[in-house]
Amino acid sequence: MQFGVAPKARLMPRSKPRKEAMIGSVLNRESTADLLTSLFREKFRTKVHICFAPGRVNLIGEHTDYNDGFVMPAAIGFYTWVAAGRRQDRELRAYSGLYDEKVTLSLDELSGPPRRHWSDFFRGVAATLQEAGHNLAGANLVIHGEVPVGAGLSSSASLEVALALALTRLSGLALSRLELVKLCQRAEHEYVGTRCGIMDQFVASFGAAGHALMLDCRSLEYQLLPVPEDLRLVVCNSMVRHELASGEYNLRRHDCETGIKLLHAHLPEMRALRDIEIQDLERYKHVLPEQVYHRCRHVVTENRRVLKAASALETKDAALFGQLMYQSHASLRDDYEVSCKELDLLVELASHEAGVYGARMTGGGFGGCTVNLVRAECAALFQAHIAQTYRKETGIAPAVYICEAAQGAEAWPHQGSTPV
Ligand code: GAF
Repeated sequence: MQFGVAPKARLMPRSKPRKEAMIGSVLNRESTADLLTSLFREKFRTKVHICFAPGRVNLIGEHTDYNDGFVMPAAIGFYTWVAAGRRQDRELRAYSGLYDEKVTLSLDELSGPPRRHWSDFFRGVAATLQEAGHNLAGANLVIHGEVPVGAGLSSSASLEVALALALTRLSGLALSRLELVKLCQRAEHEYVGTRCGIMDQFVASFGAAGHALMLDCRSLEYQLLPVPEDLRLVVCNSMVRHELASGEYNLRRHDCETGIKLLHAHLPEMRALRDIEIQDLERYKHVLPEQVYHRCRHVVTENRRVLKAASALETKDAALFGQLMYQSHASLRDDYEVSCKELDLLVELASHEAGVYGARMTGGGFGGCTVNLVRAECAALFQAHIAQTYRKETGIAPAVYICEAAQGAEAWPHQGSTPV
């Protein structure tokens, strides 16, 4: 992966500028793991386990996961790292480099509603694991995040999955990856307050280098589809963060649930929006409030686009894939209303650039990033040019990352190799 702009996450408090500067600029996982190990030992002096999980970009299939539909994300080479060491008591002590803050929690007092603090993630993951009957050991944790926060690249799921992996390994628990993914999703629902689907946690865990992951969110069967080597996934960060995003997200989900309830009276076989065709929706349009109809139309048409996009990827038809991306963006903008003017502008600007097959907003929306399918040899020029034109139009300097699909969560192989 090449970084257009180095991620801003800091690992160390301000009093240790040298190592802090080094870790902010490392470009390979080996060095990050070594630095994290030595920093962990400075703080805690115990044997360390290191786990990491990636962020993601969604190529197509937005807001379909919680409608039992299809999605096609890819993991990207920005990771959240968790260094963990076992404690003899029942405490969890975590230090976040990003927030330069330490939090201590008791494993026996994890319950409670979202507190709107980063510690909700590790409180939630630990609580959910324990509620599912997995007894955790006390732990010291150092968290280092490379995934840009609030950019729609799923920093939350990468943190949850990395934490869950670290806490379970440390406690000697053997959970299946799928169980771990589902528990992380539940942690986000109950302890963070976003009723997310399963896409982000799933790809953070099951993503594979060089591949997009086509997931059926009902059966949870997935297929790894190679991304042709002559293509790049270029991610443009609009640098716009929408503070109300999780409230709006839950509202969209609620609209879909209203649609299902009303349509179900006429289509009793239907369990989710995944089960109907556009003709069914048009036929019963009159039973739906206008806004609910538009939300449903997005989901129904988006599911069809994902299926077509999977075939297009298999036949290496980048032009068709790109057209489906533009259509997806228009539907998210007009029917689902989760785009914003900066994302629309980035898509519009991309459509005039050489070597671009398609562009769309990616992730939950209301700000964040676009994903662009670009011919490899045009990617660097695209990166420079779109940054320039977006800045000229908005006064905002975007971050533009040229990505390749990356590996999902892993435990660092050399963990504990030199125990203290
Ligand atoms: C967020 C959610 F976490 C995902 O589950 C998904 O719904 C996505 O928004 C929209 O496609 O990333």
